[in-house]
Amino acid sequence: DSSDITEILDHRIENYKEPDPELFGIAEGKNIIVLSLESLQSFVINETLFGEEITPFLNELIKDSYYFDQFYHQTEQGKTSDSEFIVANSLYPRDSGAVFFTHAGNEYHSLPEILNEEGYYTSVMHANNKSFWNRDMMYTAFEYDQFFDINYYDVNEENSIGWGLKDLDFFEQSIQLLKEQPKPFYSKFITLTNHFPFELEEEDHLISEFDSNSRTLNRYFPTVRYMDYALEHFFERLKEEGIYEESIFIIYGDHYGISENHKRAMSLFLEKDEITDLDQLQLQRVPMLVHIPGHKQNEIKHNVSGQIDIKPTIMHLLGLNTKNDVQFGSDLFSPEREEFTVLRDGSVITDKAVYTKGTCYRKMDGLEVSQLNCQEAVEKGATELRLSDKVIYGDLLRFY
Ligand code: GP9
Ligand code: MN
Repeated sequence: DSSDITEILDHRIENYKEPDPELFGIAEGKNIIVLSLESLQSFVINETLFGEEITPFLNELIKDSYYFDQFYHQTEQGKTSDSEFIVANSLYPRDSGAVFFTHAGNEYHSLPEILNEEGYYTSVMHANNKSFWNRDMMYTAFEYDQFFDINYYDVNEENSIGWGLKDLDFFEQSIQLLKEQPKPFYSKFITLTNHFPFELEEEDHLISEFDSNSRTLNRYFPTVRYMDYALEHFFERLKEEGIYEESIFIIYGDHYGISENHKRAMSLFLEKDEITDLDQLQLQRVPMLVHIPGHKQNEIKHNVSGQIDIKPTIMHLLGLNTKNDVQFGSDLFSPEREEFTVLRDGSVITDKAVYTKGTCYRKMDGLEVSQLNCQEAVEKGATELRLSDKVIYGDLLRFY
């Protein structure tokens, strides 16, 4: 009932973190361009395959961005839709199934809705059917102004592969849609080409496949490389159109692309004897960049963090107070941040310890240590997930 919201609000106040005064409001009035990069994991960043960079454009961009290298995805079976849910609400997704299907009728206080109240035009661009993942329903609940779905794109045999419109064509066609939007806008782009099973025509291969026993992992590299190339093109076009300078960019990987069924092949790529549970957990890191044109920024940040932290970060960059918003994350730039992240399966990561699959590891050297070293973080993680679930299952934002 409505008294349950009190417990949630108390928790929120307790965990609220003050923003960094230097960055608070830095993006005020700017467009916000969010790039949700399909299946992109951190292990390819600043790495090479047979001597070739896998993500040359992102590697360059990172040098002129805030890059978070200890940032985790927190998705479960809802995959891309889970990441969208987390980013929009700073709530955790469900432990099974997809909240986009089960709770699209809830009341939310989503990021697009908040930005809308601040005079922003809000949209999503994604060349898939609008009902996929029940997006049309959930986006209505999130109060997006517009969903540019497949019907807004010219999709044909020539410009498609695998799941649909190729990223390069997707970005190129999106430019026109973007230009026609009122400003300032908040627009999220969801890429598609780097999706399992990572299909790509030979002529679009800009890097070789890997040569392990996993076709999936082998093919992942050319599609990642292609996505990186499409992104480079998108940035060039934004610069040509004069949109780049008046925007800020939030760029992240939505979830893992390589499942744990490919551990042997992964160990070959990472040059490790085996992929342990701890390695597997560390593979859940996805890239996260904040890029602010014209701002001096070349910092790799090692904060233990996750997708849950994106909403408060964006709000603070825009100079919006987050104290009274029900959020489970905290601003990535806050000097008061705690080194803590919980994944949806209950795994937790701090600066000192990692807990996953029932084992506690010391962060420093990966040594298995007594559960006592993880207990506090594990309990905190369980509380976060329990309270977030309570908000969703009880539709508690109705009362706030
Ligand atoms: C589908 C795209 C991919 O529209 O977002 O979904 P995924 O399978 O990654 O959740
Ligand atoms: Mn996805």
